[in-house]
Amino acid sequence: MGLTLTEKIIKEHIVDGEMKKGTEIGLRIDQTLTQDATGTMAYLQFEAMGVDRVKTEKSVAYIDHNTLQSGFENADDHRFIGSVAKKHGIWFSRPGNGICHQVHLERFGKPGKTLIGSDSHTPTGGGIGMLAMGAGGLDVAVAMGGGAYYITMPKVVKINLTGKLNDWVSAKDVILEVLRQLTVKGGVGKVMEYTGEGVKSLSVPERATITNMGAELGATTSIFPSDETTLQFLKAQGREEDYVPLSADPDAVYDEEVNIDLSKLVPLAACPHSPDNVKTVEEIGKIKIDQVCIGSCTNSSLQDMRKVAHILKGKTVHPDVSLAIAPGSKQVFNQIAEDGTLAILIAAGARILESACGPCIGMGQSPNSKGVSLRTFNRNFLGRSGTKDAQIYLVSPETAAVSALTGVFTDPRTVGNMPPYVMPEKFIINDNMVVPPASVEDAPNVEILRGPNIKPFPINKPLAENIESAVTLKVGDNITTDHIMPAGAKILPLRSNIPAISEYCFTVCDETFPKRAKEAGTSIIVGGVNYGQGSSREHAALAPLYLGVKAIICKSFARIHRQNLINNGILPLEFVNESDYDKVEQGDNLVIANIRSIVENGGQIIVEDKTKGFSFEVKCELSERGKGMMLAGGLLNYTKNN
Ligand code: MIC
Ligand code: SF4
Repeated sequence: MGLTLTEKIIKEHIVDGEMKKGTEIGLRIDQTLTQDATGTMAYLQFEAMGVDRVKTEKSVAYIDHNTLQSGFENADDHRFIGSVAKKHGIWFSRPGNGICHQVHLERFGKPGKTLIGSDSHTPTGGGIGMLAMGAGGLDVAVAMGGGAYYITMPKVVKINLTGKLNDWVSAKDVILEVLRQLTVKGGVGKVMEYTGEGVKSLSVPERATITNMGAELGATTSIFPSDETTLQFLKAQGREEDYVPLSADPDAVYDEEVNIDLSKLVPLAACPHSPDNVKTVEEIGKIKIDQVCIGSCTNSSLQDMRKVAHILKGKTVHPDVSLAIAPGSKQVFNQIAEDGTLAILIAAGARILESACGPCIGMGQSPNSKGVSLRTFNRNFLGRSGTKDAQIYLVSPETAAVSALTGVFTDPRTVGNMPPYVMPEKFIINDNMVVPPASVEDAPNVEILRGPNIKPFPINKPLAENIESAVTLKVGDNITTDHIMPAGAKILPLRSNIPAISEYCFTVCDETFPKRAKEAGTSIIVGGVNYGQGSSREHAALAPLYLGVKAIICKSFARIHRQNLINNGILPLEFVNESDYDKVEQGDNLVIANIRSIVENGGQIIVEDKTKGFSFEVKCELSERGKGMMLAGGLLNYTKNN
């Protein structure tokens, strides 16, 4: 029986467990990446592990999220990460060099390798044929130290692409179509593997747009084969030697299949406030818009910038629209500066931003109140833009650019013929903003620069025998990490300071939560399906831990967040009967007896609702390693004990 591409890469990297679907496997990790908003914690955790030098083939620390520097905090974090990187064998991509995923694709990603990153959009690397996964900071720290990365052996979904995209319909519309069909929980436990003749017509950056936003499906990752197109891209990056051809065996067996005829796709948009709330641009109609933002790790390649420039050339942004554009990397920025693309964007009235995440994570460019903003990004969760009542739509660069001119939601197919995009034979290659690590001899002399905002992170205690606690918060379905631990310009600078950042925990849902949780001392949170979807931010576990949260009881969890809870010793419990969710109310006092023994030895977990006078069953499926972590009070304790 043939293997899928996913299985082939897993087979090459498996160090623990067997390739049996649904069971836990440990993978050797070739490359890691971190960004600054999760990186400070990851490196504090790496330091706590006491490993001198990373054991990976390549580890890169990027600065791209917290670049606003409206106080000393961000700059201090940058210096801290830069110094840790230098000391411990990590390459350091300085602020200004670009968004981690875009730069990694251009300069470091290699087909067939495994990559984990402390950012949920790490699957961008799947565009170049890597098995690239988002993970918690602690998982990345462990991988840097040479430890395996554990996942559930995924199901593999074949996404069979046929036909070719029509003019002005683009890769973004492909992934929006997949999201429309499968929803934000459709990818849980699965890898999306793209195959079929339609693959050939997609460039590497287009493939990366698709694998990037595959994160919104809740998927373990997404991957494209490595073919002639990959080779051309690597050649143009001066990295021909990194090429290996890779594809699934012709007789590979997939768990599911989705067929997409590219020629049938039309421009799509994800409507507020979820990436799977997808409609056609035509269907949405000519809504008046206030803002357009083009960029982010999803759509900021040279190809994207050139298409946008073609649309904007010789025209002016609509008087009621503010247009912001952030090229994804220094390479893209440099290239558009040299070839005249940038001049076109500036002349049209675009506000050019630095190569960073920027508005995607609420770092500036928040829309006006009740503003309608069209963004080429990947997430439109409530409040993420920094304006709570804004309406954020996720669209392709083509739809964004055309609409910026008309001032209303506009189908880009009205623009006329699309010029072909010809990838340069050689991109501008200049890695002068990537600082290499110190040599083994020099490393001991590198001083770690720690600013006053960097506070120690909380470490849990071993699991108690019984948990007795009130439900301090009850939330609904699809709660995102942006609900649990919001980002934005005000809060992101506190990423290295858990006591300070926890003051904002869950404030999107309930402003009083941090205060109430602290008063209660211990807490249980009740949630619906797909709890913790979205980002990989470990802060969505660390802040609750700091506030005394002992367990989350919900209908189901998102993958990375569940792992972050286990890594930090917070119990992830799931209702056995979903109807019990309706019976438990905020304020109820719950008792979970003998939980330590049950985690250790197995058995039914019964939760007693003392307030309502009834009991219900929950489950907590853990691997042996997961049990060890839960009992020890998290991964760090577990690693120390072992
Ligand atoms: C995001 O897109 O939500 C982020 C910001 O990149 C996060 C990481 C973070 O919160 O620091 C992610 O995707 O993991
Ligand atoms: Fe940055 Fe946005 Fe991409 Fe997250 S999704 S890595 S915030 S650009």
